[in-house]
Amino acid sequence: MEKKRALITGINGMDGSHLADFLLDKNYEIFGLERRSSTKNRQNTAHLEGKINFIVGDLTDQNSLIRSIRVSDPHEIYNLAAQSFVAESWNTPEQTGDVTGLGTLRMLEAIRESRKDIKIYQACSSEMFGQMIENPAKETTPFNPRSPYGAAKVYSYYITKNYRESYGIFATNGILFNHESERRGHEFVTRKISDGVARIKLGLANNIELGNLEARRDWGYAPDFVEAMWAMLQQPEPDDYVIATGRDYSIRDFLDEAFRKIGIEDWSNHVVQKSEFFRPAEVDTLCGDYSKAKEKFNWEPKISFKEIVSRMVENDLRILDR
Ligand code: NAP
Ligand code: G4F
Repeated sequence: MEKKRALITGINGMDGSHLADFLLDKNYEIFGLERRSSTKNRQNTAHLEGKINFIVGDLTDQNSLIRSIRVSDPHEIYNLAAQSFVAESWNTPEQTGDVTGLGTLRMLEAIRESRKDIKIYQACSSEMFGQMIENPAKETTPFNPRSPYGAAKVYSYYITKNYRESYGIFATNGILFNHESERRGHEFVTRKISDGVARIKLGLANNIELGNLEARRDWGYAPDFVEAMWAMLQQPEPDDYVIATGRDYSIRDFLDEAFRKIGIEDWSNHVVQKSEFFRPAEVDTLCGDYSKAKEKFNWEPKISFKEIVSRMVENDLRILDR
């Protein structure tokens, strides 16, 4: 039987690498789109070299996307590439809009021009709910983004829906709430904390510099969440789904759990709050209702908040100890 082929953009990111692991297990042939950089950035995909095909391309370059489809001839595209760091989106709002918003349009146009029957998963975000109008948020909750990143994702959501309705493309939006793993980028708060706590334990640092500790997030585990991306493309009809855990915790809760892991109960002397890590506009709470995904394809989160923190701290202790 012919192998299924998947094109994953953002292959070297956290989700891209976990999704590639998952699809390889399902016997897919994987093509991973990466952008050119002066030094290769394959920490998350080093173990995949020789098992997947890397293609050079960029979401800001239309022809490279057309070419990536010609080369990979995919049955499924997972559009995960983005300027994904919310805080950075105030520094580079135009670039964020170009990659995270218009990049989606370019990929949809590349599919339309190919005239092939290609399914696409678009990585949307709970940041689209921003200052939530309904808690927990579900697929019908109005959007209220609070950052250039959130606004760009709202554009990506509507343009994906529009191409589904205009051209009959099997195009789905996954509205994913925060998800983390040992492969999370170091600038995101969870990895900053797990790495910082490991450094403190090993005597390499004394404190962690952070911003707002009161914000609450619905944190799941990335390997659980990539399963939902695939499941969405296996449904009889394209649709949009919220993927979340339904429970939210504060940054303080994350700190409690991470410091407890290294035997520290009172971490107040190890955390310094700095104005540079506060945002011009904050999203106070994010929490999602995943019941549609549960009902349609029986998806549920498997790994708990406590276990995520534990795995991330253990991983950073291992890396730094080396
Ligand atoms: P990530 O680790 O930051 O990965 C993003 C990837 O996009 C990186 O590999 C990056 O490449 C690539 N990229 C950036 N600009 C590009 C461009 N112009 N052309 C091609 N590739 C480009 O993000 P993630 O956490 O895996 O998230 C995956 C997707 O889900 C993103 O779209 C994100 O916005 C969305 N999302 C994430 C979460 C979450 O909690 N993780 C929740 C909801 C939605 P470089 O390595 O070269 O920088
Ligand atoms: O870890 P964060 O940077 O993630 P954020 O902004 O929630 O965005 C992530 O999740 C989104 C889904 O909801 C994705 F779409 C997006 O791509 C990304 O993956 O910040 C989480 C919270 C914020 O409230 C922030 O203000 O942590 C707070 N925080 C406090 N101190 C900090 C810090 N965030 C960072 N990055 N660094 C700090 O020092």
